[in-house]
Amino acid sequence: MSNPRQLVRDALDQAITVLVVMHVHPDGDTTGSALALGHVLRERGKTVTVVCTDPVDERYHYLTANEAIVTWDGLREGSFDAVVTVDCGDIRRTGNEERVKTVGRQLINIDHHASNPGFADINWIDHAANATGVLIYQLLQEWQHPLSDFTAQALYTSLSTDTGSFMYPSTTSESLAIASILAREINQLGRLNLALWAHRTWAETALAGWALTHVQASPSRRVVWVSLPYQIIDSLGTTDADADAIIDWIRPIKTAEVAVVLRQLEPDGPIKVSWRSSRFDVSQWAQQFGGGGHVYSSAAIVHSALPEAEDAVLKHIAEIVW
Ligand SMILES: [Mn+2]
Repeated sequence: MSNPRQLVRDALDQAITVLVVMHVHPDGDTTGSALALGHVLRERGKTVTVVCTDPVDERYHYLTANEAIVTWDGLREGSFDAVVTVDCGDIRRTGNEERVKTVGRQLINIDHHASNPGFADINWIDHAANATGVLIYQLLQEWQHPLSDFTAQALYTSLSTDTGSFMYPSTTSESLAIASILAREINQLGRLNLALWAHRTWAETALAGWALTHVQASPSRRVVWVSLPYQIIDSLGTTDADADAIIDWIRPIKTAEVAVVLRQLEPDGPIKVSWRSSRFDVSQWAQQFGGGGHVYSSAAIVHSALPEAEDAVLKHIAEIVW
């Protein structure tokens, strides 16, 4: 009986044309995983296309500068032997649920989200992995495929971003060991770390200033949260990536066992709720609001006004910790 990693290896060995699918609002993990996998498959003689619904943040320009990432327009039905989703916790995260099922002959799902339901023909889901990039690294080992500078940078990007620069409580010794192996192949590790972690925009800084003066806490300060109205986000000119970073400004508060950011995505529009915790399984909490994610890091989209969303989310938390 083959394990999922071997099934993925065999399926990709047999494919000639491969589509690699990133998730919407791409982060460092989906970007690094997709571009590393795409690069390696090309080195192995495959014809590879990488697709993403949304543009990749310019902070990852060192990966995207020479790699084409296409949008779904123009991808025809049945044109790929294999379609591989990377870091997509559910099929909606691909941004094109219909097309992802029909664009190829076989669907492969490589992911590390605890809430992934296994939506593909072959599902390789390992929630013990700190990043999907860890699984791509294991796939390279399965093939005994050599690491290039580019592949190492892409996988290091996955690992570094999904572990908060190897600082999140879920960070494992395996991640650090893999990072060390990747670092050996990277010519300019210092520059890569700067690109990853000294990229704070002026807009994020301004939004963080607003957030830090509006952060609230439960009486014990074990729960901290901030709600970001669309009007504030818009007036400061922040991007999605800027706003997503706000949780990392309140999560490290010493007393905080739970940190929550509620962000209004559009004027009078839905609310993105992000949970982080150092001790509670917040993927379960997010699932109660129709979302999902990891044990210590999850999110959901809530369709209500900001004060109502805040009420519902805090009420739910207060039953457990306050
Ligand atoms: Mn990830």
